[in-house]
Amino acid sequence: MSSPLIGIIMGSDSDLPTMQAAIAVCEEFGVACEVSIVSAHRTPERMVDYAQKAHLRGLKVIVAGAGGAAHLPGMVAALTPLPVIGVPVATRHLQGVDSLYSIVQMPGGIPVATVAIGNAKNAGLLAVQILASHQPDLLEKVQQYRQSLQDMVMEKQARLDQ
Ligand code: RP5
Repeated sequence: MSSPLIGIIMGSDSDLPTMQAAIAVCEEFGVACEVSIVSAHRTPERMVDYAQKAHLRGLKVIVAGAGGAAHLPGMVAALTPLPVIGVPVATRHLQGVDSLYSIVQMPGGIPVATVAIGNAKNAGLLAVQILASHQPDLLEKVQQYRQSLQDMVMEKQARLDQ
């Protein structure tokens, strides 16, 4: 496998079931990714090191998932020049609204592209599309994927029409 272009990080291994969808997208599009547990609160120095070195190691996009007091995506975005896509992970008590608010309300200057609660699939797709903007082969795969979505809808319509 070639060196990873997408870094998928999460605050805890308990986020992995949610983040698995982003990993699956990378695999589906044949984009090399690396997966790491990096906690803003439990391993703050590891987080700083990861974020500061990510672009030097060849990563192009970071997908960061966290739940609750979800500071990981925003803190990583503050420390890297790479685009960061945040995934609010659903929580037991507040169902992920806490995660969403923690990730989406970034101050001007330090953006985190935030997807819907639990929607790591879209985070993976967005990361792939960022790479595809300057990789024609990957762009073609994205277009094929979009066509497959249209085909799926039209098949459902055809079944309804029978
Ligand atoms: C956050 O706290 C993690 O992103 C996770 O969503 C949440 C709970 O972590 P665990 O207590 O399950 O390890 O930092």
